[in-house]
Amino acid sequence: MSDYRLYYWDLPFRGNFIQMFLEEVDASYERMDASDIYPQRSLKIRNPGMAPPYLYECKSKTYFAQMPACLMHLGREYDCLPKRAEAHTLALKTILDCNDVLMEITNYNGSMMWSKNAWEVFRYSRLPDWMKIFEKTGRAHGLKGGTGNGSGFLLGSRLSVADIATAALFGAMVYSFPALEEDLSENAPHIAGLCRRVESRPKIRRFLQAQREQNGRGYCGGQIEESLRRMIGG
Ligand SMILES: N[C@@H](CCC(=O)N[C@@H](CS)C(=O)NCC(=O)O)C(=O)O
Repeated sequence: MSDYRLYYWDLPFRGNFIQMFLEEVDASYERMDASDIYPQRSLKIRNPGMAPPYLYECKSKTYFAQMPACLMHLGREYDCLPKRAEAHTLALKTILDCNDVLMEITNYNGSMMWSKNAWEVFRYSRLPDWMKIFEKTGRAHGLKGGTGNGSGFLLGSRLSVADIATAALFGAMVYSFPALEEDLSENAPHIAGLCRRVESRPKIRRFLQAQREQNGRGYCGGQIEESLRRMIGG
């Protein structure tokens, strides 16, 4: 029996935050399609949640929804949370920041398609500010640039859930939309290096390679991804 089941679609978006973590810690898990729960069973499971991703923990027979909650739960189970109180809270804050960026880049989960004006405000004002927030956090905790991809982690001297979340956010964003790579390297060069280092950790690299071979540059799917591609081009 596997340790976990992850219910999501074959897309990186919110699912990769959890799946990259499960890969990194070598947890055994099964990928299930989101439609196995969502929407019909969403209210029937223990600890119901509104929308995917859902994580099922086999040993406790428990479902968890809300990506940040799933990641914090796994972080505690696998000792991948910072120990100091401030950094521990910043790990949660980082994951919540990531989720806000996902919400913003999809124009509130696709509730409206992007207009050129609104997109430009997001891309040239909000998104650079978000990138600078991550950059400043990393630099304050010892993230280094220098040759190659730099060194260090977002919140201290060892890998934590915050690094996985940061790479799941910006790594997927620039892979799916290569034009945004320059935005990241200009506004958050240390974060760009961190994402490359996290993405090249052996288990994560193997997972991403397989996912990208299978799904190409797919991001969040649906009409909102088409709208994003019309704005960014490609
Ligand atoms: N805050 C939730 C958001 C979940 C969410 O919006 N999931 C998207 C896919 S990534 C979805 O299926 N939305 C459809 C809905 O809300 O009904 C989380 O972080 O897990």
